[in-house]
Amino acid sequence: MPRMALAATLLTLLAAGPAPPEGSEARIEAGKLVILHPWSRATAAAGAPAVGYLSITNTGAAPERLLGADCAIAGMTMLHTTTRDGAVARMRAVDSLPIPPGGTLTLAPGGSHLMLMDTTQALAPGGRFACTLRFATQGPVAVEFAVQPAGAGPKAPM
Ligand SMILES: [Cu+2]
Repeated sequence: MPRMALAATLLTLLAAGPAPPEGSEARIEAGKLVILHPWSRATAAAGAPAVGYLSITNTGAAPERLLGADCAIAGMTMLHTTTRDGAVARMRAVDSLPIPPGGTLTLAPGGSHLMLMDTTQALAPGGRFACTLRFATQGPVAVEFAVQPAGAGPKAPM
């Protein structure tokens, strides 16, 4: 593919955002928030870190913030962002992520994500697990993550 065409394709993909895998079509509405497609990836064993991905759109006129999540299957759930240092991707814990009025926060492989530590069970494809998202204004919102195969979604480790 010519270099220009490849660049245009990449820009199109970035603009559209990564598509969630099949089988994670949930839609949750809570106040002014619309939460789509909570999904995760299978893990090999209890104790292995697990991920949580979803998108959150703020349809309101006031800013919102995602403060984190509590998941029964994890000893601790963190908010991570991924930054690139050349070819090296580094994860960093953050206290919260903003969702501006009319904006969408997307947690996806290669970007921001929920990181579940000290998991109590292996996650099998086709399974589900519950978490409570915590928002600065909306408060707690219960969601259920659909577990996809380990390599599902965009090609990024986490
Ligand atoms: Cu992480």
